[in-house]
Amino acid sequence: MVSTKDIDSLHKQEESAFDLSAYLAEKQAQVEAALERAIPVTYPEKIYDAMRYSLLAGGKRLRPILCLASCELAGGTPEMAMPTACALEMVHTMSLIHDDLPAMDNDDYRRGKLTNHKVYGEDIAILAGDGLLTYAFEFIAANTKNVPAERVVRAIAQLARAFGPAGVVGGQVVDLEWEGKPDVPVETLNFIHTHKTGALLEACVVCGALLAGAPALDLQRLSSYAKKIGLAFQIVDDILDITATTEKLGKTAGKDLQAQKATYPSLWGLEESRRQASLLIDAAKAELDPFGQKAQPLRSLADFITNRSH
Ligand code: GRG
Repeated sequence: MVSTKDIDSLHKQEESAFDLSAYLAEKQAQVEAALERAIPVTYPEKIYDAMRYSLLAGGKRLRPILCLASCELAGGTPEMAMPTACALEMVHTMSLIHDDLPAMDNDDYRRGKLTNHKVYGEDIAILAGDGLLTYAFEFIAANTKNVPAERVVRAIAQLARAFGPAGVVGGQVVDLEWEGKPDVPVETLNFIHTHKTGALLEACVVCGALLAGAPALDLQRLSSYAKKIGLAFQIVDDILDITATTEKLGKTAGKDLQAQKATYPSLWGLEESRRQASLLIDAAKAELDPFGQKAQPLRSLADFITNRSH
């Protein structure tokens, strides 16, 4: 009989054999090329330029890569998921543009460059966000090939729900409500981040598997994996806001403290926050056990979330 210890040691061997840097470099290059092609510039050029400015400004491309990895895990091809992967990056970029606006977080730098409104003005930045948001859904519907229409509709619905009032928008509203009040209860902080950050990461993983035709039980396991990495991602984000430099982050460091924002380190301290993130990553990876070796990219991506420097 195979024991849990045997499985753990097998996973350790698989993890050390998997080259995450090479995997990330390959997927990032594929995503960059697809994004570059996704939005051609036409009249009125100003809006397409503004959309492309933020979309092509770099970034880790974690969301599209999670979508591609999950599709592959479920037996799909990169082509089946690439339009959705690009759309996920478009809506993520949209949320960054709007988050940086003076009415929200009011930031001057993002991805190491001036924020969209600093370059194009607030009016165009709002419209560039709106353009990316709507174009993302058009892009999935018009470009997804060799996937049954019913799966495409389910992926679109999943993404729309994750990004709307039941997800990212809802999380952002509660975040704004608690601005300047550092005594946020941990339940509220969890609500904010499972919605504002976690919901989109969950949609990435679920949409990828959905497009490949994964059965309901696999979708449930992947959703549970994604919820855990989503929260860990935010805890690490809060830690980096304190420990990393503006240059490394590509956005203004120390903003949470400056805005008197409640964060996981402000509630638990840095060490306990690191421990909680690591526990969540272990629990996320445990959800992948039934998938065996083919889940290695998702396992390594979970580790990447805690080990990242920006
Ligand atoms: C959703 C319709 C709609 C509007 C937007 C502004 C807003 C409402 C929501 C804010 C969402 C937000 C910015 C959440 C923070 C998520 C987060 C931690 C982003 C940083 O992600 P990284 O580190 O960034 O993956 P890169 O640049 O690498 O992609």
